[in-house]
Amino acid sequence: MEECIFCKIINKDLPASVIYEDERMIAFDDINPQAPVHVLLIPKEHFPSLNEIPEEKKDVLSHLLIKAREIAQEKGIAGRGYRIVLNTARESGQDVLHIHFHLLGGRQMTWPPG
Ligand code: DGP
Repeated sequence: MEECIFCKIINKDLPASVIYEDERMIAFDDINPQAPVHVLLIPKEHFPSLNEIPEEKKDVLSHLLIKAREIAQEKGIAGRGYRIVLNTARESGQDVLHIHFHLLGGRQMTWPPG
C-alpha cells in the first residue's frame, strides 16, 4: 500500500523510533504519545483494520499481543498495569487504516474511555 503511512514506516520510507522488528511485525513509539509508554504494534502485511483480518491470518493478532506483553515487561509496566487498544473503523476513532495495537502505560488509566 504505497500511500499507507505505516507501510512507509515498515519500508523505512518514513522514520520511526523502532522498538522491535521481526519478519512479521514492527513496534515503534507513537508520534503523539498519550501516556509515558505509548507503543504501536503493527503487522507487516497490510490489513486496514480488524474487520479485514481473515480467519486464516488470526495468528497475526496473537503474535502482536504476545509481543505487546513482552514490551510491557521490558518497559517495567507489566506489574503496574497497561492498556492495549485496537481502534476499529470510524466510530472508534481509527485514523490510520493499517491495523495497529496501541500499548499504553506508565500512568493511571481512566474508564470509560473517551
Ligand atoms: P488510531 O487513531 O487508532 O488510528 O491511531 C493512530 C496513531 O498513529 C496515533 O496515535 C498517532 C500515530 N501516528 C500517526 N502517524 C504517525 C507517524 O507517522 N509516526 C508514528 N510514529 N505514529 C504515527
